[in-house]
Amino acid sequence: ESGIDGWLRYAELPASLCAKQHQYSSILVLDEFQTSPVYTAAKELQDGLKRILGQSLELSFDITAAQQPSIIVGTVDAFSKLGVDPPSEAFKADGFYLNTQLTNASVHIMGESERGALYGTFEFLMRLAQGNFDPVSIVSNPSVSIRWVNQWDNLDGSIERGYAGPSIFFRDGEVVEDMTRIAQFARLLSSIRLNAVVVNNVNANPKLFSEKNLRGLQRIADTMRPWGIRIGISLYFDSPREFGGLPTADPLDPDVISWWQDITAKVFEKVPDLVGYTIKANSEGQPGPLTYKRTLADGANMFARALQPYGNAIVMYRAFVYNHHLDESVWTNDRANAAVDYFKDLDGEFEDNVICQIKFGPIDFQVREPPSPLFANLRKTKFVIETQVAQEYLGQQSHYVYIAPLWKEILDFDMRIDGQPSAVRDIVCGHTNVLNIGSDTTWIGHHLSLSNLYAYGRMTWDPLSDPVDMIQDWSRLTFSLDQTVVDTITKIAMESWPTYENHSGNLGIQTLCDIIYTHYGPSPGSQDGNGWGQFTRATATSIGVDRTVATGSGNAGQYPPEVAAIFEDIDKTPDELLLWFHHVPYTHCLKSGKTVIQHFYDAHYEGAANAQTFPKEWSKLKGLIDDHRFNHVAFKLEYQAGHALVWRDSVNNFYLAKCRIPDEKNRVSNYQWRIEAEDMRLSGYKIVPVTPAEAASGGK
Ligand code: BDP
Repeated sequence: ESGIDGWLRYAELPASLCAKQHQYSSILVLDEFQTSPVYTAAKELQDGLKRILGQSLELSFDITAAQQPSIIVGTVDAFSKLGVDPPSEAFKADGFYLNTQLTNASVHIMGESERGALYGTFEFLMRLAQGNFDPVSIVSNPSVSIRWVNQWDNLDGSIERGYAGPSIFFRDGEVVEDMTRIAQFARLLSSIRLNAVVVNNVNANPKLFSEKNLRGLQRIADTMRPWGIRIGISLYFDSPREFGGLPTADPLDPDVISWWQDITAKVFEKVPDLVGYTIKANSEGQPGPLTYKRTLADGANMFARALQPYGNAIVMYRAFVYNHHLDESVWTNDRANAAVDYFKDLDGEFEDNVICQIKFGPIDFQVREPPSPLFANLRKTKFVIETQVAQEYLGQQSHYVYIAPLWKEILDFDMRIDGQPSAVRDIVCGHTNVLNIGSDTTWIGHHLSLSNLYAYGRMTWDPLSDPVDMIQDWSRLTFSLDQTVVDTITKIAMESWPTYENHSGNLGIQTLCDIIYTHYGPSPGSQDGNGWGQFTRATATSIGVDRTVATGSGNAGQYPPEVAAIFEDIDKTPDELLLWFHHVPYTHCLKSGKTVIQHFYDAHYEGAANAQTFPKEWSKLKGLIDDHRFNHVAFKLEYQAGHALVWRDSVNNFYLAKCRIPDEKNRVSNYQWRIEAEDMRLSGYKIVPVTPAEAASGGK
């Protein structure tokens, strides 16, 4: 099995289970248009029932001739023509009603919209695929209407932070010809009720506007639309200069404004339901309104006005605006303050169709962050939360880290705005996620990592979804109904985030990876000494970033008072965020009773030790799942176990060298479980010093 169908592989159920299931006579489709998501739903039903239950059913479009029991799929309006009433529970946009409790053994899949009908169909099929035939009569509604993903695909076919082969959208500067993978991708997204994909990198290229590429975008949109997926695009702020030949890209310049209006007209001619524009500006070297001495709101509003004639299209304006040449010698300089510093005073100045896109934490997808304080500072501006399925800082799909528990912590966090309950999940108006699927048949580079995309979709629809339930469902759909399979994957998944945090950076110090280039392997020394602002402020005696109002950068004060009071106070700050908010001696005593440095040592040993258990756990699945995927994952987990040792020793050695406080258990220099290349008989290799030295035992 290649993995290409992800969780939609519809494995045949054992005959004993199938016997309990009804035989249906037909699928009645309440829509004849082949581009309608209702028609897509019917085709999916036909395919799924064949594969799961071995039932071959005809599609029927004639409401008078449908035989019983049938599966009927359509919108609420179409059902009303059959005399079937809507559910008593209220529908929200794109919601669905699935009823398998009818006396004539038929099934009704009713969507509030065409898209809802498709979602209900996937719900029905995924229940069957898990052998779940329990009768249901449920209405399911989304928590939010914005349920997007952002691909960071470049026109040349590379993917920024992509670890699964080249782009499925672009190659050699143009949109690809073959739309097969794009349709398969749309199917996966739609099955988890996502409704839009921004197809190109936020570090955007204006050549996207070439005639040929606009026609290409049209083909992408036409391919994805039957799956209920709309597309959006990321724009390069300076396009009027670089692509349009204008002398400026000043957002208040009339020529610039009309240039964007013209381009927008061209885009909408090809993609009339474009979902909107995503803008990264004045960020990491990108130009933006500030370049022209205008406000960020001036920039966002220019795009918003260009979009206003086109229905409900929106501007996603990213709050990821910060100075990456931060003067580190100033202890109050803090990248974590940037989003609030830049956006708070603009609240209320944005057009209605501007939505602020905020990364979940104040820095950048680290292994542990508090929620962004900007969530509590925009009162009049709508905003979405940006998370990342791409494991950019979490092992890049060479490690498996199941991220749903991390997202859940952020979504459940109560910001206490005005002293009222304000969980992040309740104050966002939508979700978007940096996704890095590529042309690899695993989609994402690691079969297990695709569970993150599945969980993202489900949490977006229902942010109260339980990470354990989700991984169990995903395991059954992706691998097998066998309980050992489900339990083993669940165990590995639920341990994976704490394991990775333990060996990659604890107590809120962030992921101690190489910060300047790859964001991958351990390089604790690279955090400080550059302008990127992911400082640890580690000295010979103390570590952590003082973000208090009293003595530090003031970041704790960007949170509402009740939350600020916790983060400001070293005794109240939870240990897991201690070094995020406070600068303390290595000998500072944690609530656990350990010193900070001993916690570092122990956690890195525990994390690395736990990573050694993953390949052993996985080995139980040999013969219970297909060999191809078994071997692929086994290889990855074995690698992860080895790399966890490198992490353990690098970070521990770095801090031992820095503070000279020995590990109480005296482990740091004995490199348990490592085999040294320099101790082997070498043929064709020579021994060289390694940079950073702590990344190799003995520096070689
Ligand atoms: C950082 C990535 C960089 C992105 C940037 C962003 O390393 O590649 O361009 O975020 O989100 O995490 O714009």
